[in-house]
Amino acid sequence: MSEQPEGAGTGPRVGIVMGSDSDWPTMKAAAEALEEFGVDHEADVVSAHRMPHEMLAYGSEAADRGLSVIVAGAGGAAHLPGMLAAVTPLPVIGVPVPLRHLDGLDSLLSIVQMPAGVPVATVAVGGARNAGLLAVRILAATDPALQERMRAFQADLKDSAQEKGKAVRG
Ligand code: RP5
Repeated sequence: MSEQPEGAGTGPRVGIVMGSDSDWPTMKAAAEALEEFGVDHEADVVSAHRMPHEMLAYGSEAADRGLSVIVAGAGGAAHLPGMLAAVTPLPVIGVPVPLRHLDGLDSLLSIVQMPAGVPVATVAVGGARNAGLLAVRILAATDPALQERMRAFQADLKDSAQEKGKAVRG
């Protein structure tokens, strides 16, 4: 039997973190997506610049605490997702949070341009819902019940798109 991290299967499976509480209005869409699929998760502020030691501890301990995926959002000089990816073996999904200046392009470029060997799966600017859905898909790869729910979700998406098509066709 393969060795499980302590606490695996009992606590949150996804960690949602962000650089500031001002990111939460964007990031809560990731939490809502996980809730729709019944995936246990946690959310916290873990700033790469204002609390670097705590941020590194979060990333270093995440796998041993039983998390399977980290969703990390930040804006501006958005170093949080990349720094977490540097210290955890878990998949990290980066969410570029748009700020008042530069429309989030700065956040996007800060997150997406990772050096070879340290991947961050970057979603669109403000794309926290897709980050949550991607976390579900990652978990679903080894969770048949969750995969079934994802298939049902995709079928609903198709039905709704077709319904909208009918309205366009008249
Ligand atoms: C980043 O700085 C945070 O992720 C946030 O998007 C941005 C601004 O933070 P606040 O000044 O609003 O706390 O690190």
